Amino acid sequence: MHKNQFSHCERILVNVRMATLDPAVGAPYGLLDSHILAICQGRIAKLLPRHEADLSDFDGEIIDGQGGWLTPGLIDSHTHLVYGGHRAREFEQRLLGKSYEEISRAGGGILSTVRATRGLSQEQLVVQARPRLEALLGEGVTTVEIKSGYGLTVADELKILRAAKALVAEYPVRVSTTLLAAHCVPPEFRSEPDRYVEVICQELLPQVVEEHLADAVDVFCETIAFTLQQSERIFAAARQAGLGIKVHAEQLSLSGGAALAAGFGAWSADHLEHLDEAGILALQASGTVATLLPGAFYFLQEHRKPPVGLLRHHGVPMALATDLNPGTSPLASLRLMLNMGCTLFGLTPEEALAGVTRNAAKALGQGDVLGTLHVGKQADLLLWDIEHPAQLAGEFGSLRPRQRIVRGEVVHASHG
Ligand code: DI6
Ligand code: FE
Repeated sequence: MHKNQFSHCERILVNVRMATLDPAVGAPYGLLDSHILAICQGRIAKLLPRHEADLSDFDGEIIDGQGGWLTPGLIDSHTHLVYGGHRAREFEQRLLGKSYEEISRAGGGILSTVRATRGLSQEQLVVQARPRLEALLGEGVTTVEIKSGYGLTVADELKILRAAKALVAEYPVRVSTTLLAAHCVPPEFRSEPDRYVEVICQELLPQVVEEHLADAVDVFCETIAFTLQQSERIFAAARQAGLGIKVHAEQLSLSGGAALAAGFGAWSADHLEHLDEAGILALQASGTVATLLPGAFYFLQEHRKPPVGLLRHHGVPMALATDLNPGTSPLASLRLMLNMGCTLFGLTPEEALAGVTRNAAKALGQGDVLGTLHVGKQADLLLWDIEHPAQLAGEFGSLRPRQRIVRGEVVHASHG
């Protein structure tokens, strides 16, 4: 043992069982027992067997986990949580027999949220989004992705991304922002959607890049939204701009959007209920994450499930996310998605947990720095009073992390 082996460390966690989610550990959940975790400058600096750690002259903080479980912070890698208004009246209409498509054609759907969102200022959007973000944080979310997509003009899409950044700056959480201007063809361009695609690529994207407002670009590639050709133009512009690529694909039909995005090296392809084996092989070849969104499947009472067995068979990493949005998943709970990922889609609790940690990090292009307990990664950690990590997917409503650590700092309850 070396003296001062923790001389630059701020804090050390002891007496915890770790679900590292690191496959290299070679145990279910990446289980490490009888280890300590040291944090230096906000990163995981050491993971050592307890008996190799000499804490006698360590003068930082020692956190006694009292036998609880330590996991990586949870990552919600797909949300649309900045929007105006609500769509509960459409929920009523759907329960009376109207379909999502019928409601959309009658001027409801995404466009009704676009009207509400355009009518709010950046500050008003922050106020409306705050409780949604706080709900996620209280459950242990330490990184959240937020998409634009309810503005559909240059000014309104920029407003949403700025609101997302301003909101998140109030809390101890990391954010990844995504430009989803290609969510729906705006009414102003109904007869010339290609012109709107041009506006996205030539006017909006350069401003987003200039202001560092987005990490990635997403497209809703679907018969009711954007075609493969239009999606391709947007992906090419995104790649040119050095941004990550994500796609909403194969949700309502098989369009080939997932394979197209995979060809551009996409970080993730999301929804995927109608994905076929060719699409799965394309995701496998590019290392693209398949992000499953059980909240939207549940809320729309869909029947067709994503091909989880085949994704598993071909080794495609699967993430789970809330898709938090007013129309198809007004469900601000990532823990609920862990449960639904298992009950509705057939994931194991271990796959579900990997889907909101290790694979969610990859879905944000951050697999090297987030998502597992691994030396060198960022110290975003949760301490849980549980006896087994399967409880995180198997139980709902009564469990909250006892302690949250973000960027190596302990989060106090009053800070979200
Ligand atoms: N797929 C969805 O499920 C949501 N967006 C998308 O591309 C729907 C969003 C909404 O209805 O407001
Ligand atoms: Fe979505």
